[in-house]
Amino acid sequence: MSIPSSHLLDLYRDMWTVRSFEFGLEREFKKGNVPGMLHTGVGQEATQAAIAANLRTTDAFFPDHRCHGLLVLAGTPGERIMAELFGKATGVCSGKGGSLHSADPSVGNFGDNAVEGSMMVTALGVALGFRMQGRDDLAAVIVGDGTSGRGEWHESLNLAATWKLPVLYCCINNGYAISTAVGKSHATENLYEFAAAYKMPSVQVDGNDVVAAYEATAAAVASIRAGNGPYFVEYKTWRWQGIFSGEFRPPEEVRYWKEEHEPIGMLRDRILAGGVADAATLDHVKADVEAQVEEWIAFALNSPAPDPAKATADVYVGWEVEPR
Ligand SMILES: Cc1ncc(C[n+]2csc(CCOP(=O)(O)OP(=O)(O)O)c2C)c(N)n1
Ligand SMILES: [Mg+2]
Repeated sequence: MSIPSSHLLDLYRDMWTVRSFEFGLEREFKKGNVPGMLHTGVGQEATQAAIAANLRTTDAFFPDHRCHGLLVLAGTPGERIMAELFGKATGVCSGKGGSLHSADPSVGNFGDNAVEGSMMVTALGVALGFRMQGRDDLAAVIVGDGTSGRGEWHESLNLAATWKLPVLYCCINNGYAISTAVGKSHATENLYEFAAAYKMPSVQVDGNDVVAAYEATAAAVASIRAGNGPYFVEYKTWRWQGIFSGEFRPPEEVRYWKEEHEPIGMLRDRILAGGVADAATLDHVKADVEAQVEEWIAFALNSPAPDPAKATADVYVGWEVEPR
């Protein structure tokens, strides 16, 4: 399943959308304009672009805490996601969702959950519903390596495999959970080996090589849509920003992932070497995306704060709770 070279430029734009979104968000966070905590997806752009490019709006997906850019790639207008993260009334969840709870069912985004792994269980019900409706849609769950020690992780894989549910497990193995290395908290650094024990197709792919990530995801999606049950893809990658600020990883490791194995630069080299586009075109794509992100930030900054009287609106479907 190889990717047409014309799609490489789209992926390049998508990856810059993720990075520019996060860089802009981080800048505004440091100015105090973004409430709550912030974990960015910088460094993981290839996995997000590859996953988004293989989903359709009738699928369901459950993003993780670094997927702000993916929410935009999935089809929600960028200014609505940005405003949500700024806690503004114009946000996609009226400013009540923030980074960890932004959902947009119109594009299949069922939202993240602050309790790592809990959405892996919810996804089972969604996937079962799709199958009962005779649809070939799937439920994609995006989870970090840190979730793989949780009970929900194993319960979810076990039931999905037993019932052959259409679930795409996207495991973002960036090497650490907070600051604990994967190998210190699991019997293996290769988490797809756990999934294999649940008798589902499971592969590991270089998550910084967007072409490899795209092709692995496309193969998984095709298998699931054909009715073969769940599929597990482990993307080996690295996040520039941890959960807290400050660097705890060795300098040579930082240099490798930020310079030698940096996902956008890798795709740029590939596009230039293959003659798909020239440097001026690629520079234009980046500048264009950066300008767009600034417009989204301006929209968010200029948007009103939510009305306190509506704090409890939309919390339950069809039932407005009286504010106390
Ligand atoms: C059940 C649960 N335990 C602990 C936490 C606190 N917590 C937030 S992020 C995180 C680490 C997540 O690591 P990983 O899944 O590898 O994601 P990464 O930040 O590396 O992308 C933890 C432990 C949580 N949110 N939920
Ligand atoms: Mg991790």
